[in-house]
Amino acid sequence: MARDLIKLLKPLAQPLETDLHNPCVIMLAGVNGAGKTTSIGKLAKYFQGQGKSVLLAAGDTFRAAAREQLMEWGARNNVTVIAQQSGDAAAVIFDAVQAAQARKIDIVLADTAGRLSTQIHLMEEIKKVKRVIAKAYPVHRMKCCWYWTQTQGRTR
Ligand SMILES: Nc1nc2c(ncn2[C@@H]2O[C@H](COP(=O)(O)OP(=O)(O)OP(=O)(O)O)[C@@H](O)[C@H]2O)c(=O)[nH]1
Ligand SMILES: [Mg+2]
Repeated sequence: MARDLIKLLKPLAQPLETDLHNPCVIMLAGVNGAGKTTSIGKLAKYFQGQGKSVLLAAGDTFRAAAREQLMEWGARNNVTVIAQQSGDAAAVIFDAVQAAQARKIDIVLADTAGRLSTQIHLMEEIKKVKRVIAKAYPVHRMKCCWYWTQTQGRTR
């Protein structure tokens, strides 16, 4: 089965061009508990290993302690985390993109709260984040935003 899946998915694999955009913004979005925040920690380390500078955006303004969880990943990787008291994910991520532009950071990894694709109001929030980022960031440079969902996640 694993071999079949690899055969199926391999032709779809595309390298992520992070050099074309400064910063390259990668937003992780998906169902609750899918591993978004953990992946941000791993990706931060991965990109740092490639000599890239990284900044984290605490866009999960919903779940208790989500910000602190991301802060911990930031501390482990010695990476700045942009966070706010406000509950507006778009505002936090907008701030992070602006900070990254000012500091000439290569990659922004933006965390978001877990959501199901059937939760229309939460899906609208993701659209808003993209719209707001486009203000700080020309639309044609948003190719690097990465919308990530997993289907095997569960709501906790
Ligand atoms: N075994 C294993 N556990 C993982 C992996 N990634 C994440 N986890 C665990 O899965 C749980 C949820 O991970 P998070 O990174 O917090 O998931 P999330 O999508 O950010 O969750 P929410 O923010 O609550 O939606 C944690 O207990 C992680 O340690 C993985 O690759 N392997
Ligand atoms: Mg999370």
